[in-house]
Amino acid sequence: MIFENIPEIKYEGAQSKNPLAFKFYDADKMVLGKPMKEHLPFAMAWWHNLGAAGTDMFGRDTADKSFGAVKGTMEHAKAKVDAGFEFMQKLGIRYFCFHDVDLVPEADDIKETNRRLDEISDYILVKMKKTGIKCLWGTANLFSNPRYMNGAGSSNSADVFAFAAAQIKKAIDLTVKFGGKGYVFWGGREGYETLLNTDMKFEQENIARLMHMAVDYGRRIGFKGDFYIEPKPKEPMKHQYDYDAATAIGFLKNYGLDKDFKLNIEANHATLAGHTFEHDLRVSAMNGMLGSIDANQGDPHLGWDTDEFPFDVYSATFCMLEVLRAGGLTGGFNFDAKSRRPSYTQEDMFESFILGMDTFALGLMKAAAIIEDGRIDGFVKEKYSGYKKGIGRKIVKGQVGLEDLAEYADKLGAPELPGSGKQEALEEIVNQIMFG
Ligand code: XLS
Ligand code: NI
Ligand code: NI
Repeated sequence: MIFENIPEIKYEGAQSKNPLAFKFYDADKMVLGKPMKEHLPFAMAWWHNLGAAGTDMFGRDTADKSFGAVKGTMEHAKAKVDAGFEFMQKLGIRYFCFHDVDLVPEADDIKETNRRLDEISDYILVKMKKTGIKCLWGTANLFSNPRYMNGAGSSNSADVFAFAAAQIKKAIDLTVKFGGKGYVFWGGREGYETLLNTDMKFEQENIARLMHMAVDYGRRIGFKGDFYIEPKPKEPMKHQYDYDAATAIGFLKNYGLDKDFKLNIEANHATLAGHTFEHDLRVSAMNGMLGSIDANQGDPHLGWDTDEFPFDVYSATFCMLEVLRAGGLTGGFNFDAKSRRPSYTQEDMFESFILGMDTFALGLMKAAAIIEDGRIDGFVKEKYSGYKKGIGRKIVKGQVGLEDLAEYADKLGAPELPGSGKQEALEEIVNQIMFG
């Protein structure tokens, strides 16, 4: 055992003072006719939980994530698997997400990296079978290695493009081997610093070419899940092409990829784009492309991806409202989040997930209560009711044109004001449901 001092994490209820217990996440509790655990398919991000050790631009690791082995070896890769599965089991987490290079140390030669990936994936598969833990999604890391300094699909180097394609091929193989539900493209360096050295149109066309190749290959080898774009506006690049949900959807439609792709929306990426989390969820859902969620949160005072564990219950509630209204996710909730640098102990790893899972459990219950209460949905329905009758109905049915409306307006005099937006009253309802 790696986490010897950590018990299995149980639900103890809102009054519990035990830091190693759930206060709100009660896996089998029914919410809107479905157990919580089915509303909330949580996933562990291999890279943060088993990799990130507190390093930042100004200082080295604070946490020990060696798990008893020497880092950079296959023994360490296996120790991470052991740690990961023990961790997920103790928390009742049923999925994981990975990049290729999270699983093994990368060699210079891709043949050797792939051999290592074969070895570790066999090891992981045994654990998956034993525990019933599944893969939510896989991806290839096309941003850390110096070869990707100018991007992967968007690189000016055709050799780098080819190398990226080879990594994607293997990462799709692994995702299929694990029975993963999705395959993610996060365009980590698909963007630019200055137009002085960039052919933006060509770069975007090449990214689309790479994605088409991935879809063709994936479907050929039997991958039935969704491909996802994970939008992010900036960081590491000054300007990234998958800026936000709307931009990514436009790109996918433009290049004929929208049938195979959905979106993986990360809270902290939406807020970096100047949106709320729920905004990007809504944009995805209304286009039928809400696939999966990277559950984390940013800091309003900082301009980068801080990847904090979700704590903001309002945000989680508004997220879950979008998810419930969309009928759930095809993917799940991946904690793409890391404990803060000074939270370096094993307990912190668990307490971080307890916070995230409890925050989303609260969000789910509060969102369900808002829906059951009905006042907010009722208000929105009523707000647009003018389109259910008379001239409004004709507009929606496409029965009138500009001349008809001009004639109608001539007879109207001044239109009545559209009716109060009631923002404050609606916010009061939210608070009443949150705390009443
Ligand atoms: C980084 C991204 C990354 C993706 C997977 O900001 O969130 O972690 O989720 O490549
Ligand atoms: Ni992410
Ligand atoms: Ni991120």
